[in-house]
Amino acid sequence: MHPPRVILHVDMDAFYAAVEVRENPELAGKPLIIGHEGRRGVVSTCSYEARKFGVRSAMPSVLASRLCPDAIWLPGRMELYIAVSATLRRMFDEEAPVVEPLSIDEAFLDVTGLAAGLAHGAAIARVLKDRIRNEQRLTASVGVAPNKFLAKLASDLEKPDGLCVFPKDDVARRLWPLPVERLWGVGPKTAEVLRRGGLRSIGDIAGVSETGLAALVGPRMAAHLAALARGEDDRPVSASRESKSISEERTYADDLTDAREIDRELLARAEGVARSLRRHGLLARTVHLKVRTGDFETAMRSRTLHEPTDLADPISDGVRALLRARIELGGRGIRLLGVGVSALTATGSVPESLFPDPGTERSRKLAAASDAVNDKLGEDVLIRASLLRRKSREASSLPTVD
Ligand code: TTP
Ligand code: MG
Repeated sequence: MHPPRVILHVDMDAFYAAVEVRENPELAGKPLIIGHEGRRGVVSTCSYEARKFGVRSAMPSVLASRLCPDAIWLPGRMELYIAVSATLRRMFDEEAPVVEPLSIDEAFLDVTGLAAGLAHGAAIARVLKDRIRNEQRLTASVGVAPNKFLAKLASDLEKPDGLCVFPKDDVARRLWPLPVERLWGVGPKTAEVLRRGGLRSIGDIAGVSETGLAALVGPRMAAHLAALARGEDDRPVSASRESKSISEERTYADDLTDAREIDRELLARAEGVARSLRRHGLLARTVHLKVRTGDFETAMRSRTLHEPTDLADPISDGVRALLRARIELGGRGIRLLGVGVSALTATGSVPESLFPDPGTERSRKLAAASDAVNDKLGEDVLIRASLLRRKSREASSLPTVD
């Protein structure tokens, strides 16, 4: 079962046009069109002032000129927009644990691990909008909802400069009156098929039996559309491949040779990584091991875990297995050990097991208790007994208790 998620969809307002206005404030408040004015040109986007005249993205420039003869035209500067987009992306990464960029000016943010509910999600959205305004002098519209479909829909409902919270309870009132085209995956063709079947609004789809819907669009599409019309969408927010990783490594003054000591060091690094995951509300699916031997040869190995985790034991088990099976030490000592994780997802976006393993449950409770104490005291006062036993052979930040 999924615990309720908190998803943000951020979409910049009139993005290319807004960047141009920022660069040249004289353009503020005027109808501005980004695109080539010529006979074969099309509109990339336009300011909200130009939209009052009916100008829209992808419209032939000839038509746009006719609708809004007094508009100012600019050809657009892609490199500039890409640079602004990258800056915004870094800001999103700072504010949310999992960020899935969708296009140059929009992204999904999963803040389930940080926010207790949609109201808290809205507070995060407010912080983000303030940062965008203060640091970039641009405005964004943000949708806050329990899934991607509703969040994306919501970001569009109060544009520009909007902040729209869309709880499941609003589905009948705010989703059902909208046309079927607003459903994810419904293009002009499917919309036409649905219309011929008498289904024009999303409410019409919610009201028809799934068998009736399947007769029109086939069983797979019917199941998909019926779920969306109920406001349901299970797609996870998935960060792009090059996205974040968390790691900890340590170099030793004397090479490590003792197997038990190496195990304890791996566990200590795994503890640090796991704590960092929990602090950021993340789960990791891939573990990484980095080993540098006394003769300065460095090896890196990775493996995928059976299920995503934020606990030290599975991470430590994973890297120990990598060390045993995939690293050839050949009698050499270890100068550096690093433990890392990647393939991160937000806590809460992964279904919880129906029958949780009692051992895992115990570890989770223990971890939560130790996190609470550590957060309060601001230092690592609680460490496992197996770490306490290790000889302190390097300047460690972990205090040992005898
Ligand atoms: P959008 O987010 O679709 O549009 P927008 O940001 O300009 O306006 P809105 O306030 O409605 O979100 O697209 C982002 C940018 O992508 C847009 O500024 C220009 C570019 N773009 C095109 O070049 N051609 C197109 O057809 C569309 C839709 C967008
Ligand atoms: Mg936009």
